[in-house]
Amino acid sequence: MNRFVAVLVKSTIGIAVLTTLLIAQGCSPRVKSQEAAADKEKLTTAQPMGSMDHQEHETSKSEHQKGGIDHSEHSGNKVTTQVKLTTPKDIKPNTTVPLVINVQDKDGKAIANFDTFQEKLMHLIVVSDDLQFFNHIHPIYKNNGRFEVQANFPQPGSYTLFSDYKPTGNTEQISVLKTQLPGKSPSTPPIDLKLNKTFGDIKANLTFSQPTLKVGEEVTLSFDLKQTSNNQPVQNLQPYLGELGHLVIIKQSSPLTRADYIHAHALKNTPSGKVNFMTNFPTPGTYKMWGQFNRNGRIIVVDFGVNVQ
Ligand SMILES: [Cu+2]
Repeated sequence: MNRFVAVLVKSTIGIAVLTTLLIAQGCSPRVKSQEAAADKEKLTTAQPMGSMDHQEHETSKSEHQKGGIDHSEHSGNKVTTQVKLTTPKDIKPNTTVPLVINVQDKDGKAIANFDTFQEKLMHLIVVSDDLQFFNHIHPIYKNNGRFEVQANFPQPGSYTLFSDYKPTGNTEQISVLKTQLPGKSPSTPPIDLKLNKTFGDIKANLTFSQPTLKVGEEVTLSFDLKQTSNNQPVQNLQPYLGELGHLVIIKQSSPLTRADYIHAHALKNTPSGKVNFMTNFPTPGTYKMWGQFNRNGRIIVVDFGVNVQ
């Protein structure tokens, strides 16, 4: 009898824990222009970009547990973090849902202090696993390792969230989280490799410093932005999160891991309408990139696909 009760209690706990976990599968299209709403929180005091090189994070490819747990390990100042994502149980497409992200040390103890970098305490890049959907949002710190943010997922399917944060006194960390929307995801269109595209009233052209993109070579990616109305360079770009632009690059890959994620920094002093980023592709494949620029307070997102040999 006692044993029966014990078993019952145990299985109840099992169910409770499971509800915070997430399941995974297929995916879906749509590039969404910047989630302005989620970004509306006032910019906190600007901090200069650290000398932090995001590229150092691409070196280790690690397995990720389902259920949104990722273990980040970095050389340098060592803190091993695990990050847990909690979402509502059944997320419906195109519905705003609350996400909770808990950052803990390896023993499960909350990490309490974080440094601001690029004007935020956490940057969260959300992509559909087919790289058709992209969003860049900023979870709000609630204390005790807990971050909260509202998010919106456009279609059924699998999503990967790259969470970028810096525990005080440690190097910047990128943790990979997964979630999934039940239902059948539409078939994935191939990644568009056109280098001339129109986004609303902006014509964007991407050029490279090299004739072809090769693994391990430093390359400058140049975004040329013109107004569709008069074909003149876009004049009024303002800093976005402390820089002329931000570029997230993700390699098409299944499953997506931290090694597939690159955040490139804009170079300074470019002519108007031009924003340059320097980067280095670690492995051959097809990459998708999203450049984000601030035009009079409106964030524009410009995406391209490239092949790297
Ligand atoms: Cu950010």
